[in-house]
Amino acid sequence: MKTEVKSTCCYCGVGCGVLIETEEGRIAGVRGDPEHPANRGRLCTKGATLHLTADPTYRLQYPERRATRGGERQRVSWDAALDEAAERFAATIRAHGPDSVAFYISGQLMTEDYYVFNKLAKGLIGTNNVDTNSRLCMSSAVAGYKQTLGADAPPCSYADILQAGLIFIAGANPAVAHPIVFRYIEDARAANPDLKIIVADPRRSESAEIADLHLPIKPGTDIALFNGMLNILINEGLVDPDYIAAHTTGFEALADIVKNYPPAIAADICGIPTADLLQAARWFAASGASLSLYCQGLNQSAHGTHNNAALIHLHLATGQIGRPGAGPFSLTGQPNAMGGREVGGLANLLSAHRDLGNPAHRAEMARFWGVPFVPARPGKSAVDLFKSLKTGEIKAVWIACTNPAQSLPNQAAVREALQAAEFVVLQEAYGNTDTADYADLLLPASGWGEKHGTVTNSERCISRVRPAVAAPGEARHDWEIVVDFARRLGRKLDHAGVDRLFPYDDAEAIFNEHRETTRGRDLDITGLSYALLEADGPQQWPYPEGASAGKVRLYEDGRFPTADGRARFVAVEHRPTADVPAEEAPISLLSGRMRDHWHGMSRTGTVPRLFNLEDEPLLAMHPCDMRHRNLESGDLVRVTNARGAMTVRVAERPGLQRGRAWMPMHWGSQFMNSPGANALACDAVDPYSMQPELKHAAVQIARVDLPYPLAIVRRCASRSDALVLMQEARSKIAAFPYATIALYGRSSPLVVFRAAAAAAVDDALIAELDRLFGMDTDDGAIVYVDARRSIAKKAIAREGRLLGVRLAGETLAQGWLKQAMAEDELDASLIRLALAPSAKPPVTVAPRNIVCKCADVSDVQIQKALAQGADLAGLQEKLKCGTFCGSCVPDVKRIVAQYGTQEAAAA
Ligand SMILES: Nc1nc2c(c(=O)[nH]1)N[C@H]1C(S)=C(S)[C@@H](COP(=O)(O)OP(=O)(O)OC[C@H]3O[C@@H](n4cnc5c(=O)[nH]c(N)nc54)[C@H](O)[C@@H]3O)O[C@H]1N2
Ligand SMILES: Nc1nc2c(c(=O)[nH]1)N[C@H]1C(S)=C(S)[C@@H](COP(=O)(O)OP(=O)(O)OC[C@H]3O[C@@H](n4cnc5c(=O)[nH]c(N)nc54)[C@H](O)[C@@H]3O)O[C@H]1N2
Ligand code: SF4
Ligand SMILES: [Mo]
Repeated sequence: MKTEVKSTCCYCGVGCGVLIETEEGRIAGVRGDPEHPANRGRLCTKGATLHLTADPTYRLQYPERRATRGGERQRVSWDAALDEAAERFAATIRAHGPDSVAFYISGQLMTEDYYVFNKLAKGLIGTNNVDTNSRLCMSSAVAGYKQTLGADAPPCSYADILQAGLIFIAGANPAVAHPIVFRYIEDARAANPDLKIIVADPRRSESAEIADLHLPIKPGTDIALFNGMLNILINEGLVDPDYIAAHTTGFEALADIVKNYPPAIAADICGIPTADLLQAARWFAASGASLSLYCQGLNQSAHGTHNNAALIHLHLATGQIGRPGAGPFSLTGQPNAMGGREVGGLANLLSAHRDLGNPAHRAEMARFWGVPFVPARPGKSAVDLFKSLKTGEIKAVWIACTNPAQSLPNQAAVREALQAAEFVVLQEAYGNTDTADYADLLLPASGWGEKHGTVTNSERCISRVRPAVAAPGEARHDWEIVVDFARRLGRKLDHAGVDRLFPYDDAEAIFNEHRETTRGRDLDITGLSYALLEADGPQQWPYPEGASAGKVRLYEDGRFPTADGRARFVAVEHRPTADVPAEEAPISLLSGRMRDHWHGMSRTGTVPRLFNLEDEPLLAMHPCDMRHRNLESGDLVRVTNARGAMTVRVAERPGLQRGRAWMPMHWGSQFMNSPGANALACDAVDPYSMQPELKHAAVQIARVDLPYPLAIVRRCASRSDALVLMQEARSKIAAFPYATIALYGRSSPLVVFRAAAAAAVDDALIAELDRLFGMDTDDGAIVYVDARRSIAKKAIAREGRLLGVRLAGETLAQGWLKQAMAEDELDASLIRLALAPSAKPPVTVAPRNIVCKCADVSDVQIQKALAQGADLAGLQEKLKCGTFCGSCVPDVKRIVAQYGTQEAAAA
């Protein structure tokens, strides 16, 4: 029997609602929830493929422990696992004090999970060492809002996008990172021909493609850009003196500073034409309603807080805040980055937007929890926390729902720290992340489609998350694991009241307690309950008791949550990036997201289709920088700096300026033989937010000579088979100085292994690889060997289908072969061409365009379906094209219309 459960997408901070379809207790499908206010039925590629991630192959299903670091993992019972964890934590705390342990958690946990982790650390153990991956993500946005507006609250809503006259996208790429928000931007563009869109990004990003003005500023020069704009606004009389006088403080001091940023100077710092800077400032002032959307391009910087503040200043100076279509709207990255902030999830925060540094706030929370005190000493923030593991100041760490052995900068140092730690607990949904290699104890957590709780999205909207199926094996909910551990730890520490401190039987009880902490605070949600969210759907905060709706927009009355009710201008100055490119490291390496992958790919990396955009990590470079290094697209390079190195393939990208390179953050040691971008990224932090400068690293890039390439493409009978094969093939990544592994394809999944070596790959290793990929057979084999040129190729075909190809020494045909195998359309007579040294496909392999990216449907498939008599509705029913985000519907209609015309002409 089919049923549908309302829940949310577990990826980005847009926070889309989904309907999870189950069949006989298994997740069978997913579609956008037409009633969810964030997406109204739309989903992007990642959301639309969520059901495909519901595969147990890589899931961590049972508690496991390692007797020694690096040793084999052995299954243990929950009791044994949690008793050991409690004993080790208790012993460490007894011997070295509460600050010798730490928790490193995640903006992907539910609010309820997050709340109990905080209560465990700050309330039970008495340490503020609880920090999260939000430190890498939103902490500069938090600090920026607090310094200027007085509270950590994005004042806007998605509805503002449609009401804006100018959309200023600064350091964000919503086309890939917040796709449903981008659909709203496209809707706004279609509805309002006067709308202006400005994108400030060192790269010509996917989002910049629809901009009226792209400002390709030098990395890290946003403050100069915003101060330069403010200089123009002041000099041209475009500020709003009444608003400034009535609702702000600090304007004069800032105005004095921005005198030093006249247009020509500011434009020069940013490396953009002065005319473009003038244009940006004038549009900002004249639009009627200016809305800024920003994210990691501003946050991930050693001056990220001031990047945020400098942008918010533009809104305060022009009164562009607190009214429809206007305001500084920080896009949150993770699905529950907001919820984490609400429960005080960072090492410097306390529940309900309280500050740890504030004695009154600490006393309030101690009273509320019924504990003697909340410790005053600030906790360690992420980068520092890991440094302290290395020095031994922190000895035991509990990591949940995050993968620091990939996502933290300066991986060599992070991995050393994990290695040095005395005790590492990892609470994970998947068993195969880079961090899992360092865990002494692995605790299986329930994942998407299995969890319950609440999350808050970018527009302060709280949604219920509901389970559709049970978690696999013995996996438990995150909050359950924490509560069970807390009770055991409390007993070991002779804490008499621990059962009273952690009395919860379900997530709702935790929500209700958290709700009470918000009473009277800026994010007051005392009017909300699970029942209300159930009956009325998602709601925005604040939603105090007695209210009948949440607040769409904050600060409409011009009053801000500061002591004097006024917003503050902050004295901000341009500063260079932490890592300035210089002779020995002349290129600025930028990193960020691709549309179809999520961070370390523990989930998206199990779906073949999500590799169809790129199945290998590519370093994008400017053509001049490439020529200068004698490089062509497809060559391998060694990227180095003082922190680390990686070997990666380059690709020419016109959207980059000289001196800049770009690399997706998604590839780590599970998919290539280096930790990826964070081998090189910089761990310098912002002084206020402690957020590291993940976005910019100065690097040297040089050609690397690995003249012996290898490529294996293997078709698998099912996705599970492909996942198993991929896992086994991972063991061979380390055998090569360059190696990557990926899935690929549509109906029949492929595993793609690519490598390159300095010397010819020896026969023994080739034989081992053949065995691993099931190609050590003569049945249906075609072999080509040219020993003199170290070329050894083999293809296996059965019943006219190509099952696998191994190309060593020369791999020119790999690209089209992979494509043809994925489409399953290599004509039997052409199989022998599989071993031909040709980068060009035989003519029968038709080129195709993917029309619907969400459902991965090509023009050829659409034409085939039309030929079989389908109409638009039929296409949508059969192929699902155009039914997720909707952006391709015009293209699908065009193909249908063209087909109709052709038919008519033929008749
Ligand atoms: N597909 C996908 N979507 C995601 C995620 C994912 O993993 N995959 N992750 C989610 C998370 S947690 C987050 S935090 C968000 C991140 O969302 P975004 O911040 O929008 O995405 P990024 O690609 O990290 O970076 C955005 C842009 O910042 C630019 N940039 C780099 N340096 C600078 C600079 O100095 N100034 C300016 N103005 N721009 C600069 C980059 O070129 C890049 O285009 O995405 C969320 N959405
Ligand atoms: N170079 C560079 N580095 C970056 C960035 C960048 O732009 N450039 N961006 C940074 C940003 S903004 C972020 S947010 C971080 C993200 O970095 P991470 O947090 O390390 O990224 P994820 O891969 O999302 O890790 C989440 C982990 O939780 C697991 N998981 C999923 N669901 C559950 C669950 O319900 N319970 C539990 N216990 N586990 C679960 C997943 O399998 C996954 O391994 O990366 C940061 N690092
Ligand atoms: S935009 Fe895409 S990834 Fe983000 S919540 Fe919506 S469906 Fe999920
Ligand atoms: Mo993030």
